[in-house]
Amino acid sequence: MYKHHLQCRACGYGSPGASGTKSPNNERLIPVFDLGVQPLANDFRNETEEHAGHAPLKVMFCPNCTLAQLSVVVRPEILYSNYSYVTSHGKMMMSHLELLWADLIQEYGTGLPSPEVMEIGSNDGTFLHYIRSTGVNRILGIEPAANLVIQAAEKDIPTVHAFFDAATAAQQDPVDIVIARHVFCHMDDWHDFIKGLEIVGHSGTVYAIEVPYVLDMIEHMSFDQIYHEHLSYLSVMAIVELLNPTGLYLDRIIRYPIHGGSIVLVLKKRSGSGTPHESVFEYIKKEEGYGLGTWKNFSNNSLDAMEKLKRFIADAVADGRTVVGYGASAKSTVWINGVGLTRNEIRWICDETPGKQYKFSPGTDIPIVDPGALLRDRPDYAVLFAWNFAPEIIEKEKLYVEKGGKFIVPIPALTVIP
Ligand code: JHZ
Ligand code: ZN
Repeated sequence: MYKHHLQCRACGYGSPGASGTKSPNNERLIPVFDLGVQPLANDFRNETEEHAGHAPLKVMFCPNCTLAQLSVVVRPEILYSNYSYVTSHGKMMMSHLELLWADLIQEYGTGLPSPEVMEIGSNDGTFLHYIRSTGVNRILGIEPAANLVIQAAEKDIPTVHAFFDAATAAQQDPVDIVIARHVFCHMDDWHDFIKGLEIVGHSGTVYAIEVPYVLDMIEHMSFDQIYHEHLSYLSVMAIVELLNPTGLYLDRIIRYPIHGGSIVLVLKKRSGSGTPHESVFEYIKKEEGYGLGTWKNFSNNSLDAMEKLKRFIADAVADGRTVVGYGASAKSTVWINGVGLTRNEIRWICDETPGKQYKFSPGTDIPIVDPGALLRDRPDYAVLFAWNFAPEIIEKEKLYVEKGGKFIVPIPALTVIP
């Protein structure tokens, strides 16, 4: 199900492992955060289906390039062949996609002919569908999940059913804009991925790689983004180190609030004419002082945050109150298994995604139900496990709040709304 990961995927630091010769100074990645053994965050199953299993969830830090990375790699076919996360069609996500597209068109050069666009990890085709609605007709998705490829086909979005790597890239024609949202940190072999990017581009191609930014994750106390899909927690120093020996360079960094703080790494070919934008240097400066100490504090604070939620729920249940979850996000799995919550504490979690409903939260007996349950059952508290969409969800569920329901936002500090 998984293999050990011993060498930094950005800079190569670390011992080659049990089967190889020892590196001269016995260099090893340093463990900085341990969440024990956990189920896979998106492994939603009903009672007739088998779960994939559990794997260690431990973060290792590279003292050479500052890349934080998991100690194991779960086989990608297990994680992504059938994928339950579907891109939100809500207001916050759609306005993010619109803004991102406007910025990319600007980067590509307004006035140039309509670009040819490839999206890696195109999910159900939501973004490409939007891009096509702006008049851009040459679009192509690359997506490994069979269920999502079918959903994209229903929207008439041309999609190659494959993982993106150099071999897949070699079968495509070069494109002008390549987008990869929240897939780069899910990849184990970055060298092969970068080779693939080089293959699908020409000297003027703009690459947009959207990732969660490690310092935003730490600042927002969002340890719930640590799960088996997220193999790396990216710093700008690590990406610069990775790109050094390649034909691509980091041209610009654009920050967006989506998913609790994400950055888009705009990459370009060295064979083009550009030089890095000042944002790259600003980020590198921001990372001075980022290191083992940062992770030690983050790890301690995260354990505190889990303890706080545990105590809040235990007290509420002891007082005869009912508690549920809102949003069966991958993040919810981290909370539930990290804290050790069961159906005794969280009665159900509601989620709008049909593919998650009437299944169990991974690793537990907590059922996933439709959001209508909030008004049907009127629980006292709903823990907002999709805290990144808080304004949208609280607005959508204002009737629940008017009738006395309360949302619990677990991070950056536990807050009860209203
Ligand atoms: P959401 C996913 O993480 C998985 P998750 C992935 N690994 C990744 O990297 C990040 O995204 C970026 C539901 N919902 O988007 C939908 C409602 O029910 O925070 C989702 O199941 N009603 C690719 O899973 C969940 O909440 C609503 O109104 O942590 C949110 O999950 C809205 C807005 C969402 O990502
Ligand atoms: Zn490294």
